[in-house]
Amino acid sequence: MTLKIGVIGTGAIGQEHIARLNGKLAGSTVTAVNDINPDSARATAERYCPGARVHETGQGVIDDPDVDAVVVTSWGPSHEEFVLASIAAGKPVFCEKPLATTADACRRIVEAEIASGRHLVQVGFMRRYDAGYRLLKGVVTSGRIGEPLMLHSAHRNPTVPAHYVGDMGITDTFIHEIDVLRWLVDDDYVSAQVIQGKRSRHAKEGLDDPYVVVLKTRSGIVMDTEIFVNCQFGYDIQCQIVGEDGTANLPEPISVPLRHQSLAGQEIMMDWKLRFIDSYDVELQEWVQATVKGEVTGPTAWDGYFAAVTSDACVEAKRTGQIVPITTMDKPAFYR
Ligand code: NAI
Ligand code: NAD
Ligand code: ISE
Repeated sequence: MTLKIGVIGTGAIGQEHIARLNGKLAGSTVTAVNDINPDSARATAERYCPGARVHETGQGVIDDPDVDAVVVTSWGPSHEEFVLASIAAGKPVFCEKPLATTADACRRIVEAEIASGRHLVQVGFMRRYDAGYRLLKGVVTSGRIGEPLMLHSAHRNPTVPAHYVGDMGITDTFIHEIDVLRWLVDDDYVSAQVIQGKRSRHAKEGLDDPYVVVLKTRSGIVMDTEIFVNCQFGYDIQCQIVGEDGTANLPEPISVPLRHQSLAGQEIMMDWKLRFIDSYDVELQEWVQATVKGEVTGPTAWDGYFAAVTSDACVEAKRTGQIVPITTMDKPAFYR
């Protein structure tokens, strides 16, 4: 069976995912699209999925009888509306991170999914599908470095677009670490602290950059992450786990070591689209296969909710300079 997919949001990642789902991956086709900017929707359909219907609204995509499942790649603040509408229509929905921009909104999604009685929602936390992170998790679970005690990571973007404002360093960028670090060590967070760095002259007005977020887990692991979204030199993702008996690092992406013009080194990628290109493919291929079977095998609405509670605590910690506790509702049996 070929899964017929409707995509809402035809910006940067929407176009990437449409190209994947309509040609690169097996078992899926894109039959409908929408964007709040109709010119973007029309141009994307023409280029990546000719023949797909271009709807005037996201709701139109969800209601289209020729759409079996929905992919939401619009801006974060619009996610809640489209995910809730997909659940109401009984259609499986893959939503790019963040599931929604506040914990309350994610909670409404969790409650709606439980009330529907069906597992319908998957969140686009694709790092769980990345070969490097999977190898790192394998080392942790093998016990080779003993119990994880501390973790150091960094999320660096060369620059960010004009619409990247406010606390997006947490809600849009650090949200990847919030999900993947907890998955790596199979633990949950209990507190968050944010320490501002000296401000980069490349940071535009109103944006704090860089800073360090410190999360503490239930078992006591301390995790520090540098968020630096105007680092200029590359899209650089680092992660090191310090265990009782050794350390383990996230592998660097493959690149040819060069010796050239009196320098020895390796290229650093500049673009997130390329850094995690394989993980997006694996993530969406597995989502298509599971959706056809009526299953959700990836990050759930609960993971989206947990990430949003943590992200809210980090925003509060950044605002106040205090250590902020992280408390969630009890995990519903539906997600266990
Ligand atoms: P973008 O700004 O390039 O594209 C967003 C698109 O959504 C725009 O075309 C915009 O017109 C459209 N849009 C916004 N509100 C809408 C609405 N109410 N109805 C219909 N269309 C609407 O943004 P980008 O970078 O593609 O990000 C989109 C989402 O994907 C975000 O949630 C972002 O966090 C996520 N993302 C995830 C990445 C990952 O690595 N998993 C990487 C980049 C983005
Ligand atoms: P983008 O700005 O390039 O694209 C967003 C698109 O959504 C725009 O075309 C915009 O017009 C459209 N849009 C906004 N509101 C809409 C609405 N209400 N209805 C329909 N369309 C609407 O942004 P992006 O970089 O593609 O990011 C989109 C989403 O993907 C964000 O949630 C972002 O966090 C996520 N994202 C995830 C990753 C990842 O690595 N998983 C990477 C980039 C972006
Ligand atoms: C973007 O939305 C992503 O998800 C990228 O992976 C991240 O590095 C970037 O900071 C976000 O804006």
